[in-house]
Amino acid sequence: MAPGTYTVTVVRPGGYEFTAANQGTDDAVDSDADPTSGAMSATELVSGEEDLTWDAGLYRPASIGERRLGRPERQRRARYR
Ligand SMILES: [Ca+2]
Ligand SMILES: [Ca+2]
Repeated sequence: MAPGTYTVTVVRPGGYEFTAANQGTDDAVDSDADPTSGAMSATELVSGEEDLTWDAGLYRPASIGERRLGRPERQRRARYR
């Protein structure tokens, strides 16, 4: 890469959400992507520089369907009546 100012933007895969950015004090392991846009702040790279502190954290939200919980409950009630 040529020296200059760069911005990384991560495109979120379907079904995934970004984690909160800049949590904790260690830039080497925190996420740097804006949770909404996936964009990271601009950084300047000089000749020969290697900066591995830019990361994006993603997670897949879990969900529990109301229907799945409700059905066994109804079946149980019906059996005991
Ligand atoms: Ca950071
Ligand atoms: Ca980081």
